[in-house]
Amino acid sequence: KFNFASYHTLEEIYDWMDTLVADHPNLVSKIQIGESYEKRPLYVLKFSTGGSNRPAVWLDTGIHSREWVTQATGVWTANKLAEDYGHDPTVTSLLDTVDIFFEIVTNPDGYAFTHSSNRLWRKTRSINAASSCIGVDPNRNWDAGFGDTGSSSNPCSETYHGPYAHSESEVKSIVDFIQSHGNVKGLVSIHSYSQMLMFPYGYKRTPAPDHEELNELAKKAVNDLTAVYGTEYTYGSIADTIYLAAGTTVDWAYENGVKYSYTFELRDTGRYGFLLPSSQIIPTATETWPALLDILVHIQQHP
Ligand code: 0X9
Ligand code: ZN
Repeated sequence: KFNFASYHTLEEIYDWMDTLVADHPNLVSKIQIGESYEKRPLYVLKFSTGGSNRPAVWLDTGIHSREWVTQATGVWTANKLAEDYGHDPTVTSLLDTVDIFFEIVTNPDGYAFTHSSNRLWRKTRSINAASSCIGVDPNRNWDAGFGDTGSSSNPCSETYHGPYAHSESEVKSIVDFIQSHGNVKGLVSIHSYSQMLMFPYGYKRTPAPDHEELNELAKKAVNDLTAVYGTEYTYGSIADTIYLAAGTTVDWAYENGVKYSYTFELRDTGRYGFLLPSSQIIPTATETWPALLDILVHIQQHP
């Protein structure tokens, strides 16, 4: 039986996805949106109870491969959605009107590399034409302030933005999916660590047109997260809360019609950092759940 309290390899997570689909065939299906640089499939779990092109929310974990608590939280959360449908009234009502698309291992090449060679690998594994350094930061590669302050043009940097926007297949596959879907109303991109809940913008200091609404919802979500175990979170725009970061997922989504664009930085604040002990997986996922649900329900109520 799958152990939600431990970290798993790519193969174990991919096998688990098939089990989840088999156990909930009327709710969950698996779609492939593309393939990684090293030709691994990019899988997305689709939660849908029918309809045609219902308002949708995109969730991703693990775009930075070393942030292992995020893929683990993704697995726990996808299981929670599946198990609670038909039992918990909030989840049931949500999935009766909204579709959820969940990419749990968003950077599979990087994730495989964190298991095989370098536990702290962050970027993709693409080869750079002009450098022996490998990989692009997939959270600087999006076409939103691409190449500006808070990203690097040096291929050896951990924040290398890549040769051009959407150069990374792992990023372009999501762009193409969201654009062709056409009805994605929310996006939550989950990172670690720092205990923050943020929203656009990251590439500029100007407040987003929806800053007040996004901020109020973040405040509520953080409140409900903290209520579980007392874990403290900060919240606000990316630029105000963490630092200027150009070319991020949430800025691209926001500028491309996805009004409710959020990004979490899960536990902790640096004691263990990316090497968060597996004993903290379930507590992290458990406290994040009510915050995520606040965002999902708000999207449901503002389609
Ligand atoms: O630098 C980043 O990409 C994010 N921090 S991380 O340690 N996960 O790498 C912060 C950038 C904006 N925030 C998020 N998109 N979470
Ligand atoms: Zn990250």
